[in-house]
Amino acid sequence: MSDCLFCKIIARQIPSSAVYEDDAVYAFRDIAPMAPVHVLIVPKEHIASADGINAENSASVARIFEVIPKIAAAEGLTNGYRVITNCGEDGCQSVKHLHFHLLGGKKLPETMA
Ligand code: DGP
Repeated sequence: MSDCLFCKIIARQIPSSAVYEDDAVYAFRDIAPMAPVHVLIVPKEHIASADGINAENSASVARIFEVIPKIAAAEGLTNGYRVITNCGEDGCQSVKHLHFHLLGGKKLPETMA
């Protein structure tokens, strides 16, 4: 999508700090990290949010979850980590391109809401 921030990042129209890339997935460092390791993992195809996952596009989501352990290992997250996705208004999703936050490198707070 031409007006999507993360599509522009994937297309290298906007710079980012790359962590991982393959034909279906791009991962890059969050611009405002909330933990020592804060990586955003996105499908290259535009999916607006978790609410837009369906039988036609779920393969790229499955790929994301295949690569998360590889990224976590490469980032040294040997003691665990958190993966979250914010969806829609109540989920406080600010960028409307599906993305998973990989957070770690410290003991994270237990509370989620
Ligand atoms: P969410 O609130 O779940 O939609 O998370 C969006 C995240 O995207 C947020 O943690 C900050 C990050 N972000 C926003 N703009 C940019 C950007 O231009 N570059 C990078 N690397 N991250 C961004």
